[in-house]
Amino acid sequence: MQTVIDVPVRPLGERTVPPALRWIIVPLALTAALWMGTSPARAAEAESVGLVDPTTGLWYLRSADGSTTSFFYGNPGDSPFVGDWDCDGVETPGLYRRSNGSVYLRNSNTQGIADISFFFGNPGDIPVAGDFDGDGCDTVSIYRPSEQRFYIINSIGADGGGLGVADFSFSFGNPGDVPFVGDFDGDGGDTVGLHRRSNGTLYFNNQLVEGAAASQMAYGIANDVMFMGDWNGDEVDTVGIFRPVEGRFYLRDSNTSGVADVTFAYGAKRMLPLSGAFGPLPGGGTAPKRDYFFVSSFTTRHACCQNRVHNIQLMARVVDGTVIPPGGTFSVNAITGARTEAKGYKLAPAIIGGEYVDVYGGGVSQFGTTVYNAFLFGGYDEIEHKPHSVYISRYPACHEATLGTPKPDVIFVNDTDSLLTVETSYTATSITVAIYGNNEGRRVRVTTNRTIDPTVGGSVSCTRTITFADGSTESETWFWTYKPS
Ligand SMILES: [Ca+2]
Ligand SMILES: [Ca+2]
Ligand SMILES: [Ca+2]
Ligand SMILES: [Ca+2]
Repeated sequence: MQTVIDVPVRPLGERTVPPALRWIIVPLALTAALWMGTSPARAAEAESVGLVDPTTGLWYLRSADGSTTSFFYGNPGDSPFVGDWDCDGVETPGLYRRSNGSVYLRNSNTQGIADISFFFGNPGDIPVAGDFDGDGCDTVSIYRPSEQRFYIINSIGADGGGLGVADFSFSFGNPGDVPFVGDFDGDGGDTVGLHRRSNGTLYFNNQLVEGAAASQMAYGIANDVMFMGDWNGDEVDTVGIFRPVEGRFYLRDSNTSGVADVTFAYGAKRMLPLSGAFGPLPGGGTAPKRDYFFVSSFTTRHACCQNRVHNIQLMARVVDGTVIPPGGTFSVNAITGARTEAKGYKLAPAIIGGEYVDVYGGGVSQFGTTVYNAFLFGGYDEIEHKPHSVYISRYPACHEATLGTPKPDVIFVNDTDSLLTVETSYTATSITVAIYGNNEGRRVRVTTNRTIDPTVGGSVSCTRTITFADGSTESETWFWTYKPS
């Protein structure tokens, strides 16, 4: 039965190269391998998975037998990948550092400096590593999202030099597609595929030429990270999923829809998955901590359908997914900057000098109060917040926060040993901020001394008491005086 296959190639306008001629740009080595049916000998070791924590540069590799090793390689923010750079059948780390445009390759799965480095591509390019000519050696090629074009390079750049010119290039995909590499038909040569997150579809291309996808499949759920590997050692690469919200891998042995053949918990949110035949791992290091747990959340309510709600939700989307490393500082103003018309904020009332005035981004203090309380109840160390000048009944008295630029701000420190992430959600009439991380078992109680007549104003105080896992406690009290409204 023939399935109709979508063409994921963006229409390119007028085509100047007839389809038949496009085959000519396939390099001779690859065409020879395809025509002769040769499949260069390659270790048929089943591949396993690894994870990189991009905020620390810590790598975790897990061999197929379950043994693990971890080591630091690279800096926070580097883009990790793996490949067999020296053709010995063992895949080892590579990374791309956007800040200086360099690729760094290492030939062993241990901590140490790069064996080879070279300049790479243009800013915004995505490295894709694979054996594109089937010679048993992996090289680093480019996917350029701005052009939706792959640039295939079958040699490693000279150490300290440049990447070298591409052997050939071709268009594939739409804006926003995420590339992956694998040998999807088991012919010994790697080709490329794309994950289109907007419709949850994977597109596979078995030839390194422009054209329709050879096959496609819908797979996974929103926010799944897709990658490819040979999980069963049959030399065909198939789909793997890392599901960040669960810290769990789902591996499937065929590129067809269906349930995972293997699944296991490994890793934590925000880590990046990768696959490879890592060989015998030296052991040592730590396993990735599943250190992302629900810590706290706070919800406030509002009337629907006003400009201020648009502003609150826009700010929530900007802040959503913020990652604060251990010791790092969360600041609303540092994340969002000024709320301007150019950024999409609308005119809505804000209290300025005791008067309600329409400003761009008016109403976002509701988000300020919500995120402030999420951190407050998470037990994190507060640096800065300022309540409203007048009491607003939809917020808690005392433990609420207004926003303005450059001040007031809502600032907390992540005074734990684990990353935290700030996740937002909303309905037409409510805004919620949740924090995921590991607050080391802190329990939080907030009490308010409240004798407020909203129209008259008055003084309030509130006390947060944190009980730590060892039973010790810490209290902090804030005082505030509301003006008559
Ligand atoms: Ca190697
Ligand atoms: Ca190669
Ligand atoms: Ca192939
Ligand atoms: Ca396989």
